[in-house]
Amino acid sequence: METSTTPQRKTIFSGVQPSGMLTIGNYLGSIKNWKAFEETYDCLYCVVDLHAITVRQDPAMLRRRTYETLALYIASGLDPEKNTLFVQSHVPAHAELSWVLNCYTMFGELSRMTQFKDKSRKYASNINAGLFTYPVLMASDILLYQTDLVPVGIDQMQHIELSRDIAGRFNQIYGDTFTVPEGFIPKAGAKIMSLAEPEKKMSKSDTNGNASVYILDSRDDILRKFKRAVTDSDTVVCRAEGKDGINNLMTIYSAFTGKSDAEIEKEFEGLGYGHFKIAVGETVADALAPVRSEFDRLMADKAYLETVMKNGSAKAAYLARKTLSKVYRKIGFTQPK
Ligand code: ATP
Ligand code: LTN
Repeated sequence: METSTTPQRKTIFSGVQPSGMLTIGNYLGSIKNWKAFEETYDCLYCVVDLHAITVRQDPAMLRRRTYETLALYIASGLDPEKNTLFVQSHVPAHAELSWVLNCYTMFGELSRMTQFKDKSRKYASNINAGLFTYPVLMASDILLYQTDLVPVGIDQMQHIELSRDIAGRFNQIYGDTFTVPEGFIPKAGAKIMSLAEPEKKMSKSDTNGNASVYILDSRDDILRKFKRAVTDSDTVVCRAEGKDGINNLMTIYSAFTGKSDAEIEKEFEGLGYGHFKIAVGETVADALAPVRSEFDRLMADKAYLETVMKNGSAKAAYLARKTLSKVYRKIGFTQPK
């Protein structure tokens, strides 16, 4: 009889904080790319609510945004049967491993994290210890599942590097315990910039309503925001240094259509910025329309979302427990049978 060995499937882990309405930056930098992995990898996608409280959250809003973020995962095409979709606080092992890994992470390493520095500036009256140790919790998320690949936007690469360092350090002391993960950055869309200040990253917590396009914005809002997008005084649609606004619009257009820069430049040759902005707005609105309608349908069915959460966290908790026991054993914690 012929025997075939199936190579072990690799594991993917990623997450988004339920800290606001998701932007097209979140969509293009992360969740839109996740579906491509579902047939060939074991994928876990988490709504990282523990991370979200490093910034003060209104409880009712946090609760609602947790459902919304999960609904957006599904509305973006992720099949809950093929992917493990869950909420971070439903799996206690994340917080447990995080404490352990805190003891294997250096103060100096955390002090160098640019997200910590940025957020300390932005939330100067609430520079709490959680904001500082945020990357250790993120490393725990990843390492708990023996993750091979972490698809994220470019802003998270420093955190992934730190996760690799923590895993390597732990493995060196105790022998092979964690898979050392790698980041996976999308070709187009790894860093979408603000429409109002194109030298700044588009962020879901930006207070300027014209800066960010949200996945759930109405068609009219999307068109209006793109029409108002800040550009430069040139008129030619082409990618060039100093044309931050146009470069960003080209990136967005390319990420939604798959067209190359050369194709885009050709398509809009002789046409002004106004024409290009309308085309980008319409493309984005068309692409997001099915996501929005699926989102509405899912949000009307809380019971279904709760079933997905429960099934997802049961699967995740089983896997997480295996790694956590291994860690506890290696460290020397007692584990009576
Ligand atoms: P906040 O404004 O609350 O800090 P955020 O918009 O930066 O949030 P996160 O929840 O921190 O979003 O990020 C979720 C995912 O989206 C991460 O993979 C991150 O790299 C990606 N991401 C966030 N903003 C962008 C962006 N402007 N372009 C591309 N990817 C992004
Ligand atoms: N820090 C990430 C969110 C996040 C994450 C993760 C991403 C928390 N844990 C694990 C990938 C893997 C952010 O986007 N700000």
